[in-house]
Amino acid sequence: MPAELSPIDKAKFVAAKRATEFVEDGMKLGLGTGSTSAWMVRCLAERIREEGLRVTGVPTSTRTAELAASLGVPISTLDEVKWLDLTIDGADEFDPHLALIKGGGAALLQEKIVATASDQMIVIADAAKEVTQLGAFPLPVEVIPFGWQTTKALIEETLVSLDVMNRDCTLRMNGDRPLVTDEANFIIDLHLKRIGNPRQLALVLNQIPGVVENGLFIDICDIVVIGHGDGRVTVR
Ligand code: ABF
Repeated sequence: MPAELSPIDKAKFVAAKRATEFVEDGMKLGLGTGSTSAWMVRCLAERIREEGLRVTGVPTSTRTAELAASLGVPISTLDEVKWLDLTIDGADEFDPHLALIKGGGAALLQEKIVATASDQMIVIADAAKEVTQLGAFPLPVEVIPFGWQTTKALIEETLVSLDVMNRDCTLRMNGDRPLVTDEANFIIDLHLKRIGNPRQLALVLNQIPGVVENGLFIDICDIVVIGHGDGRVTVR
C-alpha cells in the first residue's frame, strides 16, 4: 500500500486491490472510471508486471484508456472484444439491493454499456458510498445536445407527474455550460434527494425523447467491495 494515504484514499485503494484479486489470467475486463477505478488500474498493472498476468482491458472513458496505456495494461475496444468476463468500476452510491447511482464522472453511458456486456460486475467503493436509499447524490442523465433544454423540461414534467420531484428538488446543468461527455452529449444532474423507486425511474427516464441514458444501474452490480479508512475490506 502506498505510504501516506488519507483515510478516504486508503479505503479506495484497499477496495481496488481486493477487487483485482478476482481477476484471472486471460480475462477480458471492463475498466471503470473515477479515482477508485484508477487505483484498480494501478493494482492491475502491478499484477501484470509482477505475475505476468495476461488480460485485455476495455476502458469506460478516455481518461481510463490513457491511464491504462501509460501503465502498460493492454487495452482494446468493446467492438473488438465483443463480450467481457468481468467489469470493475466505481460508484457514487450503492443501496442494500446493489442498485447504484453512477456517472459523477460523466462516463455513465460507456460504463453502463461495458458493465452490461460483462458476465459479472464488481463495484469498488469507499464505505461512504453506502446508502439505505439512493438519491442524495445527484442523478446524472445524459441527453443529446439537440433541443436539450426542451428535454430538460420534459424530464422535469415527468418527475413531477411521478411525484419524484417535490419543491426542494432541482434539475441543474453544471453551471451554465453543460458538461460534455466522451460521446459529445450533455449531462443534466437531477438533485432529487431520495429516489423511492429507482427501477421505475430508470425506465421512465429513458423513454423521454432526447435522453440517451441515466446513471441508475439496476440489476447490473453482482458484488460490491467496500473499503474502509482503517484499511479493512468488506465483500458483499
Ligand atoms: C465512476 O466513478 C462514476 O460512475 C462514478 O460516479 C465515479 C465514482 O468516482 P470515485 O471512485 O472517484 O468516487 O465509475
